[in-house]
Amino acid sequence: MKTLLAKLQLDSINLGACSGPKKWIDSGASPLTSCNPTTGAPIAQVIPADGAAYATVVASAEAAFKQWRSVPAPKRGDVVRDLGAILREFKEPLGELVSLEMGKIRAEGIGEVQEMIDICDFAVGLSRQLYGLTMHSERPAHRMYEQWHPLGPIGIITAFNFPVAVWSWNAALAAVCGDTMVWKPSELTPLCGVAVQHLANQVMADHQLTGIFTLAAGAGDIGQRMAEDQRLPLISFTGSIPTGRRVAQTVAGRLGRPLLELGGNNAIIVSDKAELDLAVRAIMFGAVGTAGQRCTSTRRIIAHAAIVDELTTRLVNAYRQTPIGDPLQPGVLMGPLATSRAVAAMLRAVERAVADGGVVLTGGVARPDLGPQFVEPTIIRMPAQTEIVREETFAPILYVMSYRSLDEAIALHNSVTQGLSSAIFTDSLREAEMFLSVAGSDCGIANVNIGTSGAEIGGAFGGEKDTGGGRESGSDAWKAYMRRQTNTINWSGELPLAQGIKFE
Ligand code: UN1
Repeated sequence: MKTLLAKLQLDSINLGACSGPKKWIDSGASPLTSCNPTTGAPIAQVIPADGAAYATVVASAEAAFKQWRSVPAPKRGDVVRDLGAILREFKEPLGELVSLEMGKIRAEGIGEVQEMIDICDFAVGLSRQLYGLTMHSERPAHRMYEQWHPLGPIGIITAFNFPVAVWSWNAALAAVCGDTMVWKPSELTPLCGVAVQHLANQVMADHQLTGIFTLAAGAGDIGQRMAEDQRLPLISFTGSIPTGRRVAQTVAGRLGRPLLELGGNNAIIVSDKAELDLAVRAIMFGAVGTAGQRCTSTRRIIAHAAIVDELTTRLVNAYRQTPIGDPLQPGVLMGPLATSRAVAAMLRAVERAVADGGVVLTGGVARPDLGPQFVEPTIIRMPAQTEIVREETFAPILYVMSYRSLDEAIALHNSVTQGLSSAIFTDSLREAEMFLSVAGSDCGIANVNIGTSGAEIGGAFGGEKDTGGGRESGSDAWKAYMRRQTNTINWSGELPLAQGIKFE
């Protein structure tokens, strides 16, 4: 472990506030202890930002913005290219740190760093494609167009479950867009934040830059400061629905821009016309992968009555063979949950489901023999979509329900408050198109014959309803990080008014 930490410039005690290369700030605040979810033992400590450190960090991001916004976007892209290069170099140790501190298996930790690399590549190309439209003016000899300007220093608040990738979706885009940024990583994964800041510092130093990527590790108090901070025009928040609601209200209260990526309660409809082999594999990855701690994790199966028994039998067999254990060990497919609170929340959910008439087909228990935060992946057959099924429990519980008509399946699918990711498994074109139609899935992501999790960075990522409506990552999500300006230029020598108004 020591060697891994050393490769990433991590010590037993680390500073958690940083305003640029060689500008780490010792706030003197009491340290956060990052614990290994596999054993419960401490890994290392991080001294969080306090009010004064936060003020220094934001002031630095604010000052840097004044310079950075005037650097041509393709030149900003050069910096992000180097960020991608250093992430390639440190892919293995950073992926292993993600696995160590967060508890996802090594392959997923490394996959997460791959997402960072991919979004950097995407952003480099984007740096030459921050296109605005031109319009035809209704007035003669007038030109009308729109352009996109950088927004300012922005705030990025990320969750424990994707401790580095979600930062990069925001950071790589924001950087090419000309924004600077302040990052508050989850207090459960501050070491990942510090490690990434070291890499970003190297890139900034190589370009004689400072204050583009900054760090303010801490707990809710730092998040609250960011949400209230008038100097941060955009707050990108990833986390729970209740916290997201509070952040959104605070940011909206000062007429700032919230970009929310909150919880999901993602379902897969499995039709009687589905290829069950594919469905079983996708459900396993979606529900058991990351121990059910992705916001895109599969939590509900809505299976046709004709195949529900066969599907659940196959799933139960696969679940029982899932290797659970140390996520850094080869062959393990499921690691621990993030906290012992999460274990308790999972067991409470199982109890409630059973009280609602649910039958636990496999799992449903903690595995203290493996470590304090281990559980068994769980399948519960539900007679109906009761209240507990409509809640998001951040754990590997899969609720299985059955349907007879596709309309009924879609109605069940959509009658939850969350709207992130969704999928249907079917070989019927009509069923697939119905699911993707306006009367189908109401989620931000809707897939056919692939699962709910593991989205590529090229698409816009986010969801509707209580998921918060934000879009990050690919497609035109970059627009959230810029301000749009409409420009009309009169080169006529006259002053015609729009709408034909005469004012003389
Ligand atoms: C999250 O859980 O916050 O689609 C993000 C996926 C990943 C991202 C998940 N690319 O599962």
